[in-house]
This record gives sequence, C-alpha cells and structure tokens, in this order.
Amino acid sequence: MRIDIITIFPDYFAPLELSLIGKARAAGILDIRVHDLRSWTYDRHKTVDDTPYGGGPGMVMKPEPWGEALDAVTAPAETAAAPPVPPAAPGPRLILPAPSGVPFTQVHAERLSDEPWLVFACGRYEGIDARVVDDAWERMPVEELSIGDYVLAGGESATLVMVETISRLMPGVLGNADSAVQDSFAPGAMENLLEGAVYTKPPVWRGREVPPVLLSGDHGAVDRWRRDEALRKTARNRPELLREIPENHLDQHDQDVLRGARLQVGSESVAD
Ligand code: JBK
Repeated sequence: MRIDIITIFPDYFAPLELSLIGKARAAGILDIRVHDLRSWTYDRHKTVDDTPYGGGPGMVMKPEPWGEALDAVTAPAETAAAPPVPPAAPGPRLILPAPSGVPFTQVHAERLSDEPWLVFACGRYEGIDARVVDDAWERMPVEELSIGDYVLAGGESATLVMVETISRLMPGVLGNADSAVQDSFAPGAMENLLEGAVYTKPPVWRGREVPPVLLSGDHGAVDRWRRDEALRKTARNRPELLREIPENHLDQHDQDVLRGARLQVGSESVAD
C-alpha cells in the first residue's frame, strides 16, 4: 500500500519509522511518503492560512497550496513511453481527518487496509477551505473521518492513529497473524464485548494472585471465566455496547453475570 501524508509538520510522522510500521516500510510492504504543504507556497512567509470569510475566530487553510499539493502527490507516475491506452491504475483515496467527519471505526480500518493508495490531508487551525474537498472529489473518492469527540490541534495525530490502525491489518505487517482477529473491536471478536483482564508470570506478585482458574488447565472453565470478565468489563465501561447484543446471544449464565454487574454499577456514584 502507498500512503501519502500532506502536513505542515512533516517531523510529526517520525514515529512511522519505528516498530511494526517501520519494519513494514523497510520490507517494502508499506510505501509511506510525507510531504510538507509549504513546498506548494510561493510567498516569502510560506503562508498556508488566512482569515475566515464571514468572520469568526481562528484561521482557515488556503485552498491554493492544498490544490497544488494534491495534484502533485496524486499525479500518475511518469512512464518512459506513454502507453496508447491509460492503464486501469488503482487511483488514490483521500482521507481528511476532521472533528466533523464520520466516526472512524475498525470497520473503516478493515476496508481501507485493502486499498492500494491512501492520501491523508492534515488540516490545522479551523480547517481547510471547503472548496478543496469539492475539487478533489472530481478526481478521487474522499472520506472525512473523525477519531473522536475531542479537540485536537490538527489532523496529524488523527492521521497517525488511522495509519497505525490500517497498517497493522495488512498482510505481513502484524508479527502474529492471529492477534488482529482477537482484538476487542475486530469484527467477529467476542461479539460486542471488551477484552477482560489479562495476566502473565509470576503467579504471585506483591501478594496478588493470578485468578486460580487461569492456572487450572480447564479450558472450558477458562473460557467461561473470560466471558464473565468481558461481560463485567463491558457493563462497567461501555454499557451501550451490551444493548447491541442480540438477546439470544446471552444465555442464562451471561444474564446472571450482567445482573450482578448492574447491581455493582448501580451502587456506585457515577461522577461523569
Ligand atoms: C479532531 O479526526 N479527528 O477526530 C480530528 C481531526 C482534526 C482535529 C480535531 O479536533 N478531533
């Protein structure tokens, strides 16, 4: 997969040289190219923003540098001899991280991990002149995606989150091919349940024991205990996820566990 990132802070993406993604790049599985938006400015101050039409606080990113950057980055590769018929080359898909975007989930990540070419446009300030998206739509599919309901200084950190989420799903990127399917939010993971607590050696640490069932060798009992823990964790941290589980996916034991969890939650003062 090719990933282009356009930003006014190219150094922000140094972490993409580390760990799994760094190795995937070195192995040629991932071709990540980071571009400085200011390369497409021509004034002494390399201006990328201006005041908003209609007034209001903050600054808006100017359309001209973005238009030129997207044209340059998404231009088809130069070939020695122009082919008589343009090849059905898989084109780019533009991703704009924005607080006003569609909520980014694991389902988006799964779909995007099959794409040949993604371009991330990192906005700063109050966002990018809206004509840039309309213009880009003439040449490529565009998705505005949000990583969550909070205020960031710009799209850079959201891009890091999405690139990591997408990259680790690609064949050959994750060290352990099984780990990706087991994750809490992977479609087909333990239904809509969060992962419960996990333990490793030593069996006693600072006087705290690992739950004995995990050392019992009884796989059935371990599975049952893990499901109970997942139900309790989900009831506590993400009760809205439980409401999405079809009734017939919860047996009597599950319902008893949840009844106990609800009594626990109900006895607490919930501050937020
Ligand atoms: C936010 O993707 N986001 O969630 C995002 C992108 C840019 C600025 C933001 O405040 N939340």
